[in-house]
Parts: sequence; C-alpha cells; structure tokens
Amino acid sequence: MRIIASLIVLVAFTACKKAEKPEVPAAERVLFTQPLDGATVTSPVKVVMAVEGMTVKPAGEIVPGTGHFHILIDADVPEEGKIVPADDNHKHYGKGQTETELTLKPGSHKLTLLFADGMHQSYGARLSQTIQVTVK
Ligand SMILES: [Cu+2]
Repeated sequence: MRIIASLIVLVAFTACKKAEKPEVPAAERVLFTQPLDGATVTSPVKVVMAVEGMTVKPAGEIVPGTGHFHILIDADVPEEGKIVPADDNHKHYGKGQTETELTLKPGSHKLTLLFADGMHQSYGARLSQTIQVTVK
C-alpha cells in the first residue's frame, strides 16, 4: 500500500513539473540546404537557406515569429538581441532572400546561418547553424 502511495506521489510530482516548465518548441531551426557540412565547393558558392517554425519576412519592422537570414563568414554568432554587424563577414538578406552566391577565398571556412528579427537583432545561437566548407 505504501509503495502504491509513493508511486502516486511520484507520478503527481512528475506531472506537476511538466506543467510548470513547458518544453521550448523544438520546431524552430535554421539550416543550410546547400552546401552541406564538410562539403568541398568551388567559388562562387551557391547557398540555399531554410527555416522551420518561423517565417521569412523582409527587414523593416519587428513581427514576432518572423525574420530574415544572415550568413556569417568565419565569424561568431552575436548574442540574442544584439544587432548583427553589416560587413564582409556578416551578410544580410533583408529582402527576404533564401538563396545567394558567396565569393570565398580558397581554403577552409566556417559558415554560420543566423536568423534575426526585422531590426537585425540576432535570435542567438538557437536559430543558427554552423558548417565547415572547403573551397578549392
Ligand atoms: Cu539583417
């Protein structure tokens, strides 16, 4: 009887914990459709970008659940909320583009796809994907 009572308490406790902390939706992510991680490519490199759980929208205003792509070349992901710089290593696709061509020097490069809001504020590492490519 005691064991059953303990089990009931345990189950109730587990159920409570779940209700308190709803799981973060795992559906939101960005990914390079092309090239794939580890690929050997030639410059210019065709890049195809994809996002799941969010909507691509041209830059200009902040609308929850939307944003545009950025490609970081050999650069680190700006923290969530920080504005993504605009320079040779941080490319913005503020018209809502999902495809582009990158001119890269021969050698190994780290490419990061990053989603940011309508004011170019990073969604952080959770909405980024980093791959490594080798340019011939
Ligand atoms: Cu931007």
